[in-house]
Amino acid sequence: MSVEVLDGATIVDFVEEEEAFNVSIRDRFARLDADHDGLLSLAELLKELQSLRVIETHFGVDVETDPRELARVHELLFVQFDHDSNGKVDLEEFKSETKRMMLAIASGMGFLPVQMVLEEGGLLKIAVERESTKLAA
Ligand SMILES: [Ca+2]
Ligand SMILES: [Ca+2]
Repeated sequence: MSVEVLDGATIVDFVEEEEAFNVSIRDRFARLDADHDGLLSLAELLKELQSLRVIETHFGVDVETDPRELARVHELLFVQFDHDSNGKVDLEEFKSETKRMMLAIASGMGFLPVQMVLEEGGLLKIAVERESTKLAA
């Protein structure tokens, strides 16, 4: 975990660089897919959802205090990812929903930089790292 400052534009840049974004998504998916069956179960996706926890609190819903409420939120999010409702999330579903979610986060943040606690290896963290490499170049 680290505290980073990011803004909406950083996330949009990251998502719109199709090739780099796809590589990051594939990489993230492979790491979440603990049993390597090419699909994410709720338990496997949970790691990603937990890394996005800041977003839930960002929108004013403090779900951290009640584990049952948190579990319900995770189930609802999983259903959102699982477009064909087969109980598993494949790479395409993961990619399109992550993209949608990140763009929603970006528009929620606007242009004011926001301080967030980011998980190492998480997609938001990768977005910040890419942005700072670009600035350094
Ligand atoms: Ca799996
Ligand atoms: Ca599915």
